[in-house]
Amino acid sequence: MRIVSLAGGIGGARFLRGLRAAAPDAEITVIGNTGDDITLYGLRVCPDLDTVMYTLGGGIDEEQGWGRRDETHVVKEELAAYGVEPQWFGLGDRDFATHIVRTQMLDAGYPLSAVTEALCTRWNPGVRLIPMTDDRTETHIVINDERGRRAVHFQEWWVRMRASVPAERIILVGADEAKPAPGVLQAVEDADAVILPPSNPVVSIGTILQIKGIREALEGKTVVGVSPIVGGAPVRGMADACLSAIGVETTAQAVLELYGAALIDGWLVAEEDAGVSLDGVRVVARPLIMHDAGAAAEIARAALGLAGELG
Ligand code: GDP
Ligand code: FO1
Ligand code: CA
Ligand code: CA
Repeated sequence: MRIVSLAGGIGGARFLRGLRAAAPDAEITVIGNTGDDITLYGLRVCPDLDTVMYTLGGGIDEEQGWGRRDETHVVKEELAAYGVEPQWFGLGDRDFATHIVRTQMLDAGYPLSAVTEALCTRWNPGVRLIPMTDDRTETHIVINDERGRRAVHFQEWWVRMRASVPAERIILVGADEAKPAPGVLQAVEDADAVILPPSNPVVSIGTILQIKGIREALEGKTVVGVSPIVGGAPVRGMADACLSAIGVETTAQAVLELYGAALIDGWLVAEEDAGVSLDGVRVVARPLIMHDAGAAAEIARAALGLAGELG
């Protein structure tokens, strides 16, 4: 069986660990979000790709959900001692090595998809991880604070401001010219089922869907989504700040409507959201909290079961 999944960071990665356990014989291709990517100290950092790679490869800091386990921060302290900015983003020493290798390969002319494949030979994530695009795209947030109306990088808004300044607009810079990375559209075409994990519907899944051709390719397939919103709130993080920026309520119903019936065939919601409905979509209620790997596998099994019924 061939499965395609889109993924952001933590929510995507934890679900994928469950999907891999639920379908051990399946060929799973993951299309990763690169809108979060940022260049810091000359190094290219791809937080969502790394979160998927480390989580599935057993190197993640489980508690934090991003970055490396057993991490130290000597380089960060030394940079701070030089007064080098930014100091609001914390790269750990082990993680630095990943960004050094990535940047070296990119500078040598390899596309991000080839670099990601090379990094994954170390981590053996058990899935094929492809960035949504090899072209540089970065999410920016238009805010209006005491310094006036301006766009800041997504990471500055998310990490430094903790999404506390309202977003007026969310823009994927570079989206107009970006093409899907090699293998992305072919994987979708070959897929028996497409699963949307409970990733952020705006800055993770919504970002991937903005790359030309990806949404159209998915619309021809059996697509099952898992709601990241449970009982009117994100399970983790600040997805509500992203949804309000685009005028969408923080409910499982509103996220389903945002994706739309042209894209979604099956929608898994939590039991407290059992009333959700949309014409042309089969909605199923299940426990949706990924307390542990077993719970994530159970959700993945339900998603695959629903895809099987609908396909
Ligand atoms: P990020 O890139 O690290 O923000 O991660 P993702 O975009 O992949 O996922 C973030 C989303 O995951 C948030 O909106 C959360 O609501 C959702 N999420 C996190 N844990 C869970 C969970 O256990 N169950 C569900 N249903 N959603 C979750
Ligand atoms: N999130 C934070 O809240 N603070 C950090 O200092 C931070 C550093 C960081 C370094 C590498 C990496 O892969 C992820 C990192 N994250 C950090 C998480 C990340 O910025 C965001 O949670 C995601 O990009 C949002 O999806
Ligand atoms: Ca992300
Ligand atoms: Ca469909």
